[in-house]
Amino acid sequence: MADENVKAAKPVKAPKLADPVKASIDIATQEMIARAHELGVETVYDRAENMKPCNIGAQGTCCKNCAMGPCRLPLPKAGIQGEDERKGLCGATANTIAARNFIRMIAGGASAHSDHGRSVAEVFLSAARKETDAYRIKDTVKLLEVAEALGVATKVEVDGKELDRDIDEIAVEVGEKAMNEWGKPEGELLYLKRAPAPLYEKWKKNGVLPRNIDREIVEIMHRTHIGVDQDFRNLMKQGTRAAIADGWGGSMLATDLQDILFGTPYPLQSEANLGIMKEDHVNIIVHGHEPVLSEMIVAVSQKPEIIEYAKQKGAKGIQLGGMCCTANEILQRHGIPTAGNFLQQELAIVTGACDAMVVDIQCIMQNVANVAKCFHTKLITTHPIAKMEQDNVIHIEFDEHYALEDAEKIIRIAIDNFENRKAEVMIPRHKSVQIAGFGVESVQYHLGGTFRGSYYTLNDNIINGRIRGIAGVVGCNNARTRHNQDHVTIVKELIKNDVIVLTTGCTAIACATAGLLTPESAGVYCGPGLAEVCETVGIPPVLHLGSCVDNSRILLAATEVVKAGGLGEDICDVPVAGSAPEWMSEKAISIGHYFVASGVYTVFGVTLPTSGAPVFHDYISKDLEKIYGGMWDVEPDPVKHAQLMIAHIDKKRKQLGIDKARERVLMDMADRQKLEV
Ligand code: BF8
Repeated sequence: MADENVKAAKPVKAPKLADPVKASIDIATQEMIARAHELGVETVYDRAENMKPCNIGAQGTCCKNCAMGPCRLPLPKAGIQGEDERKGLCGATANTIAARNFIRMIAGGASAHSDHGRSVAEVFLSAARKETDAYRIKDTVKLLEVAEALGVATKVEVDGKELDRDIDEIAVEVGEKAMNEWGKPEGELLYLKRAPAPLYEKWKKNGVLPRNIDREIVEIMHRTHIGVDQDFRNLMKQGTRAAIADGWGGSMLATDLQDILFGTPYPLQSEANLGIMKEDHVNIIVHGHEPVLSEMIVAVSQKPEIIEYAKQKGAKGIQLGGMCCTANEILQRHGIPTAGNFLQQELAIVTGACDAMVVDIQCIMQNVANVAKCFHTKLITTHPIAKMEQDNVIHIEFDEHYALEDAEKIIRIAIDNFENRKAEVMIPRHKSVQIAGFGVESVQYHLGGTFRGSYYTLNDNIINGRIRGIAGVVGCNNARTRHNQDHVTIVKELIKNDVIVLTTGCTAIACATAGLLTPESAGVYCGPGLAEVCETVGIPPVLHLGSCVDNSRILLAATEVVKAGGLGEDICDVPVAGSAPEWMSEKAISIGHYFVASGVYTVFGVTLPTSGAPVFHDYISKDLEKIYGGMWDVEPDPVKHAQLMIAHIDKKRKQLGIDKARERVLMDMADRQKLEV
């Protein structure tokens, strides 16, 4: 007989499933979310339906830096009336807590980029010393440029004559000097002098010149320990030092050394979206960030004997596809197609056609291991600092001294797995053409020309108003907002208003899948001025500059604009704005802050973890402009977000006295249109 005291068990609610159409604007993604539901596979989109973010954490006012807490200081619903008396147990104010959390995010982001840079520098040095056969110095022109920036002599005097120094010797010294930037005991980062002189002076005056990369990150951890720095302005000063050490240090070194080792990108054509996977090929998805591994996978996958091996196993060949920033790295140098961005990683496995997913570091969701369990996919981790606890994950530690052997081992695992595919293969058909591989050098070539060899033509078109300004739109996907919608809406709004867009990271992939990375898109989406420039020089209105460490290319491109003249003396004078529409990672905060500290007005979408501390928020969104010329802003609505950027660009045009030129150009266009009617 049933015990009357035992209450009837509550029925367990089934978890909610994401609505595919509400979850993404991309049809391939929608199809794969629906497919995951059919197969009973849970993805990030479903988890976002069932777990709400912590409101206090989202406001930036939860302090868990000691065991007396976590101390939670939510903003009262009615806002702050009178004095803000909120305090943690130690007395830390909401501003201190939000600033501590914010700069710890900078530390996380700066360390991720910079540690990636360090790994590349180690491989670079070992290639320069000829300790490995797999890597060689590829771009000697860039090597000489970087040597100059690092103060490495490129000439030698022999018998009173100045001669070119041995290139191998230069490479070794560049590698050693680069490695030194992470931990040198005194001085300042050598690359800081690449910034426009007024910007460098501003950093110097404000005491934020980074000493070395590691030290600035360590000092953040010290200052944010309980009972150390308790002034949000002073905390942000250290955040600024570390962010500059990322943008003008770790990230810039990563980009430069990668270009020297693997080649400086030049524009090329490829494709993007899950539809690049092929049912009759061995599909290998390469996911993560460091090209040190993916370059070898690309090289080995093209070897005739490996292709032959795939054919023996019944496949027609090998299809590589990139995911996240690894996608951008192997796209910009080899034209390898892009399978997707951050929120598409689980879905590549849901196709049932992913024979192996090879990952290294950063932005790899642990759930890819759970999704892989539902299919035949081999998930292979390769980096000693990034393993997974699930027992279906294979770890093959990648050693650059045996790079080709390791890459071959991984590819053979994928090929051997081809015959284990089950019936449930379903690859969406959708993919788009993309032109990628832009950089400081190619923008100079396309918009400056070989004769001028500068950014003169770009500047000229900004001054005459055909191009209203420049926007850097970068960053992640975030499951709290519709996949790719904000990226694409903001970028379309900008180019419609004649703002040329430089993009990297997952934004670049979103733009590629939406068809914005082709010269033809200029005629469809751009305002008349930008369309005219793009059509004349044959470039897309949205230029793909690579991965997230390649945001350093945007800093150098902005510096070239300043150098070419006519648009002020410093980056903060140029009609330029930054944006991260769907950001989610700590790296995005570090990037955002080095944009701000370099003089760029930078708008983030979704949310910013500062809303619980209004005084601190005002400091970074208003007061910083007086110090560095750039400042933060947040706007989740994509159209308003773009309009804020355009308003800032117009403000800069007015300050430069070139606002009238644009009115005239637009008047001419309107007049012309009237005549045509
Ligand atoms: O470094 S944009 S989701 S993949 S963090 Fe990650 Fe964000 Fe994508 Fe590359 Ni950048």
